[in-house]
Amino acid sequence: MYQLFSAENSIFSGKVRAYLRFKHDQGDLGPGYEDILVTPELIEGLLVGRSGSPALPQLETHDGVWLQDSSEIIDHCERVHSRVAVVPDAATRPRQRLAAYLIELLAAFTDFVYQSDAAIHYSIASVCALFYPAASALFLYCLPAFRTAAEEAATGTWDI
Ligand SMILES: N[C@@H](CCC(=O)N[C@@H](CS)C(=O)NCC(=O)O)C(=O)O
Repeated sequence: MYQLFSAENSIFSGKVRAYLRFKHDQGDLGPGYEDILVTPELIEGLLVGRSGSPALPQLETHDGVWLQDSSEIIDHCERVHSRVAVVPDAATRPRQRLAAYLIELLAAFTDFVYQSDAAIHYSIASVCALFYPAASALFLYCLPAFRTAAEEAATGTWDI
């Protein structure tokens, strides 16, 4: 069974929790998963020793692989459980795959703004001043890929 080490108020934990729940509901997560809410003792006594980092989420696989980073965790599970894929296939859907990763990147930027430590250490104004121009530029840069993916989805012409 996969063991997810998470916190309720951790947005990146929420990302992985939603992913694991979806894969499990689809019957494509092999041995299933257990969601373990961490304590400071668990972080210091176990997680830091295994991954070298206190950051959440962290995942231990049933065969002993230890992962920290929400994208690493999802990519690993997608490699092992590929029947119901959440990331489009590289060989047949390369542009949709790129769009999916760009949307994930944009979501990570958005998450950053809402991180409480960002709000505490930087004023909201300075975070917004940095975030919105960067996010807008990235969005505009990615727009053609999003548009192509949307058009192909609408017309059913998935061939690349
Ligand atoms: N890139 C990482 C970011 C993880 C992250 O920033 N987690 C936050 C909670 S949402 C955290 O643990 N911050 C405290 C720390 O890094 O010590 C991921 O996607 O997993």
